[in-house]
Amino acid sequence: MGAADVLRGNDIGTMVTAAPALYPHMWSWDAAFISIGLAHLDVERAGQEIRTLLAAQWGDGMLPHIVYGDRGGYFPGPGRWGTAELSASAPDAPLTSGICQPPVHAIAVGRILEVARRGSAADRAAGERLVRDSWDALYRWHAWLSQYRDPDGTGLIGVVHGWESGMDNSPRWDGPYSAVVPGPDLPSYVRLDRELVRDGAERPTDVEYDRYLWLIEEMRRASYDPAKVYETSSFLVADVFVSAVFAVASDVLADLGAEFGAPAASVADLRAWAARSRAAVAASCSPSTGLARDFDRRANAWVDVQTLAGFAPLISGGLSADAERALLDELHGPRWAGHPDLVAKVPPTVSPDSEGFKSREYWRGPQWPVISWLFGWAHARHGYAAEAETLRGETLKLVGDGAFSEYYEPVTGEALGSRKQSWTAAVILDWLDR
Ligand code: 9WN
Repeated sequence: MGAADVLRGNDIGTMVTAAPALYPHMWSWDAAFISIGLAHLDVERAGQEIRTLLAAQWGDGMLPHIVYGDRGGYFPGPGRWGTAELSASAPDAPLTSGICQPPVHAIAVGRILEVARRGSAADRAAGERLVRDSWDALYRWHAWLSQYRDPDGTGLIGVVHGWESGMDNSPRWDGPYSAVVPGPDLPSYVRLDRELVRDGAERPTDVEYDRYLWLIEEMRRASYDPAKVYETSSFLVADVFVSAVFAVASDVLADLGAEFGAPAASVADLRAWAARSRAAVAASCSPSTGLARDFDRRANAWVDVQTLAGFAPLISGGLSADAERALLDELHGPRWAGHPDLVAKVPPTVSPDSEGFKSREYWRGPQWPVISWLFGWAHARHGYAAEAETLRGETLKLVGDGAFSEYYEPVTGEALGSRKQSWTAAVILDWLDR
């Protein structure tokens, strides 16, 4: 009931905001997870959430990372991005940001369909209509990622901003960000997030924010032309986690397409993209640690920083049986989710044994329930039912305080960041109703 109240309370009509105060708009990958939670309350409303996001799709196929509602309250807002004025592809309405986020959307549509098929005839019809209505747009979104973020066909999808990874200030990005040097002409700005999250240790630093804003300046100067952005952004990293999500979401979308009569050539594209990205994620694994690695395309070097993203092959598959087992054991073992200091056996974003571990700081240590859900979903898909069940049970323990926080301090279990975070409530609803 608490989780349902969070989603209903954050619902402003056609969108459930990512959080009531800190994020009062729609975020792309949040919306996908939120729609999964909504499916347990009202399948039609779940479909609406996906439709609202797709209505903001750019002409070239990109799904933007923020769709702005009509309230302000978040920086950077639409004025700072200037997408409608600068880009021919961006919609005039609704206003959006100019970057994207991990492509979890097809996973959400697939899950909504599963939930809908267990419901009434009307639910089932609503779920199937959603697949039919959203398939082409989702195909175009995947095609955009393949064409513009992997123009050389490597299988690894590039991100041009840490925000695109969804894991904004992960230590994975420290190296690539060190080459992002804000110019003296960076327009001034005032952060709003620090008004709402008073403890500075829980949010990215001001130095990080200057870099985030500088990358937006660079994109504005390229008029958000995706080929130009790929060429000119001072941050360009092939992201294993995004690539793994892309692979498995392409599989899901291909399966839905095959069932619902999508063009065979488009289904074949998705299967080829999935196979290529799955192989590339598997091939990125470090010979010494077994963890998958991002590739910094500007520095032309592997990023050898160990974070939760290194377990990306458990999302996309494609490892040998032995390597997969070893990676699974590592994730649930004493360096990660099974670390003896943790209150719940849920993977932290950085291992407490790593030098870079910061127990309160955003993507540098805390546990994120939504990420645990994604690993749990992937475990179940790949036949690791016991491990999926552990993630479910342990995350439910973690969020038992009812705060539905954005993230949690792993050693004490303290709720951090935003409260009433929609995607946290959404994944809990999905986990409670199986
Ligand atoms: C920037 C909304 C979003 C999530 C991201 C998370 C955080 C935004 C911010 O909040 O990012 O996009 O202001 O920090 O890192 O994953 O989608 O919940």
